Amino acid sequence: MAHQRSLILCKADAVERGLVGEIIARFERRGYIISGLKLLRVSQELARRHYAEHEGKPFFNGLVEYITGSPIVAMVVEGEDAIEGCRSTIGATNPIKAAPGSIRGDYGQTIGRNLVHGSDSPESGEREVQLWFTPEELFARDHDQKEWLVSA
Ligand code: IDP
Ligand code: MG
Repeated sequence: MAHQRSLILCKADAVERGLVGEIIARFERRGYIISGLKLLRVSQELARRHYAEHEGKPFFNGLVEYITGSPIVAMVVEGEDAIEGCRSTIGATNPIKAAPGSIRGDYGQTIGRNLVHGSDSPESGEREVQLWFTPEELFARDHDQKEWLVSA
């Protein structure tokens, strides 16, 4: 097992539908630590950098519009094997195929409005955490898990 960080986004539809608390609760109840959390309006530049791997695909412009259209919640979720664990809590990309019990499987209907983003590899996790958060915005627990420390 490896300690990993995942960048989780509650996308615009999750915020508009009032599902942010429900989504956060699922990561907390699974035992992960939330070490960064903020509500923000996403710039075109950040959206395009975040989703750079999808540039040129037919859904790319719609995806950027979706994520920049209204405020979203960004958070850093960490723990042992957090990348795979968060992806299973989120469910398959297409909500119709997502397992019941996952976030997308319980609350989603269409791939274009699938509520949540979660990093897909440890490397993406680190890249995305650094893209979305400054070191001062992140917190870590000390070795005894007693005190919160600013990561920077
Ligand atoms: P993921 O979010 O499960 O990692 P990706 O393949 O990385 O899925 O796609 C990023 C996001 O792009 C998806 O979460 C979804 O919002 C959007 N997306 C992916 N495929 C389609 C599509 O075929 N139509 C519309 N939107 C799509
Ligand atoms: Mg992805």
